[in-house]
Amino acid sequence: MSEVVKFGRPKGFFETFERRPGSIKKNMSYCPGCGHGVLHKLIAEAIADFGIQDKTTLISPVGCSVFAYFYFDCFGLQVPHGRSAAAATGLTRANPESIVIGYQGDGDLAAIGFNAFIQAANRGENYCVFFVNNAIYGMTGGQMAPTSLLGQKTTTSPYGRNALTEGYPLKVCEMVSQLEAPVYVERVALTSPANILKARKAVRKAIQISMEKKGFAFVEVLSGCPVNLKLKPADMDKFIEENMTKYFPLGVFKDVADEREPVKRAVPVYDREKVEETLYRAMPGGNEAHESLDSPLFDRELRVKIGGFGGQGVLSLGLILAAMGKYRNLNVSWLPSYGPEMRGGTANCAVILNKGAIGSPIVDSNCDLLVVLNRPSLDKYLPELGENGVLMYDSSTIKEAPQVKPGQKAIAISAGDIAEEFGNLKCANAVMLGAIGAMLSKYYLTPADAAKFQETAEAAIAECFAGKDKIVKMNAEACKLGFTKMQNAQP
Ligand SMILES: Cc1ncc(C[n+]2csc(CCOP(=O)(O)OP(=O)(O)O)c2C)c(N)n1
Ligand code: SF4
Ligand SMILES: [Mg+2]
Repeated sequence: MSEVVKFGRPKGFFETFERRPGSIKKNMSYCPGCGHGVLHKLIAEAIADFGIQDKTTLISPVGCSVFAYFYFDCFGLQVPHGRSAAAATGLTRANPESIVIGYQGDGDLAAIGFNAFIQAANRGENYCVFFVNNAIYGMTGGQMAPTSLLGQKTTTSPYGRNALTEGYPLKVCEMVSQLEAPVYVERVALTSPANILKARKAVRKAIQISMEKKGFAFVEVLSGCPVNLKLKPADMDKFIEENMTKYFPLGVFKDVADEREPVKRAVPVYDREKVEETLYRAMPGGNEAHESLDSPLFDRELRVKIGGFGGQGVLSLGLILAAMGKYRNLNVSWLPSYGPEMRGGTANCAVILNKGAIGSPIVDSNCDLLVVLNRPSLDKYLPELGENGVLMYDSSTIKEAPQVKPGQKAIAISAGDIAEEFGNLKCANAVMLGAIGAMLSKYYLTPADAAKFQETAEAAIAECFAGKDKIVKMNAEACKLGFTKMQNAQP
């Protein structure tokens, strides 16, 4: 192992960092005094020196190092918060030849991702983890991390961390080293040059263990976040050495690398038959009882988007359509959009129906059927309607007839008014469902499929509102009403 220290830029980095704001594309975007850049350099240098760039995947976490893949010139994977260990497990199991590096902050690893992490360590997964303990949630502005020190003031512990209310700082090295499987566990600090050299050695050792496929290697790195600890960069090292290392002592906690043989796991085999058997289980009453739709419309993927206000039943309308597809032996997906939309804004869901496999559940273009219950959804989603797509809109809220392109259809149904007359405005979505049925029956369905619409809709409504008999009955009736109204309205 080379111990020659090189200055300058390691080859493990890209020449320029494209995402870096401003004209200087060669600097990282970390704050002055931040430890992330130093650790990045140690890892990049090791990857280049070991000549493993073309088989290494570095997993970027969520945290200040979220864009690590803009720096490292190797394969990169950016995972959701705390999911590093799950992704690393999949990667190394599916491709044992790959060298996988997990890079996680203390929020990412020791809070939201702790279970995934400790289980991966306990299974001895074949990868190494660099754990940046800066005692804070850096990226989000200084909230308390599981590793914040007792008495440490953060935005969420303004009086200082108190063991009685927030518990003790989590000693991750101490915990991991108690497990059987891990091969190597060390804690280092990025403070003095001597400590950085020790960190460099630890980084190299962990990567070496991964190259030799000996199992799980873990390096905790005490690192500075002067911005959120409100310290000058020059005082940061002092804080780490005087405060952090007292609670998080440096050193090797476990090293059995010399005793361990390479770990060999069977590579999982994709067994199509087994997957299909699990995915396409027989439906109640047997699949034959729900024979497939034979209308030509379903010879290709049918992409539906539904939009409206939260509370208008947008999501349940989508769910019912998806369940209807399922009852007619189609593959289906339903993708709701949660978040602020649920509190009065625009809610939407995407439904895909396909006799074949569905690639992605997202509908953001080439939409075949767009159903909108309010004006903002019309404005937002109309550009997603495909060439010969159909727009169905609630004319009780959208007064002005929308302009669609040649080849597209715009069909109005005053679902809200009809539902109100029926006695319950909440049934506007079921009225719309019936109207969709009438529209499909007129233009797209074979007589046999059209005849089955109401029966299938009722089964799907019953599934969606299981156990709520009154609601099931009311929605089934509203659906019938919507069907008749649309049928009568169509020339
Ligand atoms: C599922 C989810 N929950 C919460 C967040 C908000 N979030 C972004 S980064 C972060 C904490 C990161 O802290 P840490 O892992 O310590 O990294 P640092 O920035 O300190 O390097 C949180 C809570 C998120 N992005 N995703
Ligand atoms: S906020 Fe803290 S962890 Fe994030 S880049 Fe700045 S110094 Fe580093
Ligand atoms: Mg942190």
